[in-house]
Amino acid sequence: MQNIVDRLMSGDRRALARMVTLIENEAPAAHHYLAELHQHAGQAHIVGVTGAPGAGKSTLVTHLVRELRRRERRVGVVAIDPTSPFSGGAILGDRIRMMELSGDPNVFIRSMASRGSLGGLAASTRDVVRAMDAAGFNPVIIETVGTGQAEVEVMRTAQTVLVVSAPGMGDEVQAIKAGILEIADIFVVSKADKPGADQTRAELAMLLSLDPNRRSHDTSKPYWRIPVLQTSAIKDQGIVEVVDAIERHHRFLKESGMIVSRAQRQVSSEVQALVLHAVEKALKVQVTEEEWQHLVEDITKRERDPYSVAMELETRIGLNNT
Ligand SMILES: Nc1nc2c(ncn2[C@@H]2O[C@H](COP(=O)(O)OP(=O)(O)O)[C@@H](O)[C@H]2O)c(=O)[nH]1
Ligand SMILES: [Mg+2]
Repeated sequence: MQNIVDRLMSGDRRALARMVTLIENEAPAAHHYLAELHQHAGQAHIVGVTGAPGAGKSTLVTHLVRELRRRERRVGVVAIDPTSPFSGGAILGDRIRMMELSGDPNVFIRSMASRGSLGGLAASTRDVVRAMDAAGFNPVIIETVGTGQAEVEVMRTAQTVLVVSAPGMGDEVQAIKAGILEIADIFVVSKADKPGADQTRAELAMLLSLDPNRRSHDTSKPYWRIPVLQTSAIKDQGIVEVVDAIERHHRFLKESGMIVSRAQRQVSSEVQALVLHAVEKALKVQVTEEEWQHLVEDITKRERDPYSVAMELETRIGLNNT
């Protein structure tokens, strides 16, 4: 029998599904397999879709997938949603289309519950994307719900980030607070069939024009002008333009060399996170909850100091061994 890595790479969907489960369960074997998959990944364009709950992200993703299928792409989707398995509130027509999509062998959709730590979610998303990428899906779309710090963290995995706002929801303000605007490459105003869509678009365009970094850019360098696009799922409008913009941004990243610098930043923070995670785990193994509590009390009572305690623990987990 072939191993899971070979089966996954030869297009076996069950092997890919199994890998995703291993990643989600943080099975120790997952990293072993992912290490092998790493050299085969790196082909996929990773596209993030974020925005407030109800903004129309899942609906948009469904339409994007259909358009990408028309362009004969094999598409992976990772949906991170605590409440619904991908299309909770979607209109009936969309749910039917969604089912259509999941029967397509060239579409792989997986939803993940957003549990675990902030960093943990970003790490497992990155791993799932890596597995889909190695399995030949390109692009891989990540959908996150909400506009908090966890979403920003997850979106750093993406190369192209779409921020979706619906008219009249005041999403822009929330997005600014969470720092989502800073990571946006393309804005999408969804539900353009509703009143207020033009105003929302104007507001976003205005926010962009106020950003000093965007006004005084160095004209000799390649520059990405963030588009503000409108879509209507009901009228099936604007989808082609969004897919065009996604592909144009990918070309921009490649031609400007930014795809490499972004990848390096990603890898750098990934390795750091892995090492920190290992240290945390080692500490939990070495020090019981009870001992930890005692140490904390001793330090608080000034019977011991934080530096020597830290030093002692570092030695116990194998640091300081020079
Ligand atoms: N009128 C209109 N409603 C939409 C459109 N896109 C999504 N919706 C509705 O908005 C609600 C939330 O959509 P959903 O895709 O689940 O949003 P998400 O929470 O951001 O994933 C659902 O009831 C959709 O049917 C659109 O283009 N026009
Ligand atoms: Mg959704």
